[in-house]
Amino acid sequence: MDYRRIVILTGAGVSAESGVDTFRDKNGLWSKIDYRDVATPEGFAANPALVHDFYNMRRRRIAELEPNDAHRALARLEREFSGEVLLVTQNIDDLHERAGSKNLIHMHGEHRSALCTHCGDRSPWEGDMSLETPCPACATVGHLRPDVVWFGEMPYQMERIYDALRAADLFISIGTSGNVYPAAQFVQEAGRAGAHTIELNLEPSDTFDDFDEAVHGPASRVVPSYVD
Ligand code: BJW
Repeated sequence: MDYRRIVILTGAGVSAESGVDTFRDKNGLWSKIDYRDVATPEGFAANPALVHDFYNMRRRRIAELEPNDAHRALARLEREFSGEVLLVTQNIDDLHERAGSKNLIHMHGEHRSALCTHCGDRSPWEGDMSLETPCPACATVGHLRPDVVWFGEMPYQMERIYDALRAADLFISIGTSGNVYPAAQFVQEAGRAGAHTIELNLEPSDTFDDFDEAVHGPASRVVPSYVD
């Protein structure tokens, strides 16, 4: 590859073939449960037990799943590429790191992390969580929540991401519907800065027109064939 600095954005589609639910597909999570109830600060304030149940269920499910060929191809790219590769994922699962990716930002948080709204601590987390769980750092009870970014909240490490997008010469978007901001604007940001932009997705996303190039098909097939 004739590039020096690559930024890759992944979404739920990269983990779909591992068995992780997507959000907006026909049988996606948001067809089964109202996102306002489980993925907003207001939903958590109204019914914390429902929100904890939702994330406990997903945390247990993801623990049983394995990375697929798309995760593995991206880890291989990072290992073997002579330039810089930054992987920015919207996914809260840990399949990229289990496949071997290291230079990775979880912009929407991680299911294996707990956030204390009292002391601000972010701690590694295994197992279930409830309102009765004490914070591992300050030991207060009633303040622990999943360390994930809900609607209306600021995604993590935005400054580092925008710096990398502005310096990138290649931007690859994989398995994301282009529905959720600010991630949906990354293609424009990288394109304005001169990067070549490519979409790898099952079908054309909502931001398809913004890309220079696109390959459509399942991630486990199109990602390895693009990377290798
Ligand atoms: C396959 C496949 C296979 C299937 N192979 N592909 C305008 C500007 C800025 C903000 C806003 C704005 N308008 C509205 C907003 C606010 C809001 C927003 O975007 N709302 C929209 C719905 C309109 N955004 C926010 O509130 C964000 N915060 C924010 O904006 O802060 C202010 C700010 C401004 C400017 C700069 C910086 C900050 C926060 C958004 C938080 C999103 N949270 C969630 C939940 C996280 C925790 C959890 O997982 O439970 O994140 S919602 C959900 O959507 C989750 C995902 O990460 C995210 C994106 O979904 P994704 O990954 O794209 O999945 P799907 O299901 O939508 O798509 C899957 C795709 O894969 C499909 O295309 C399939 O075809 C494909 N696929 N199988 C390849 N095998």
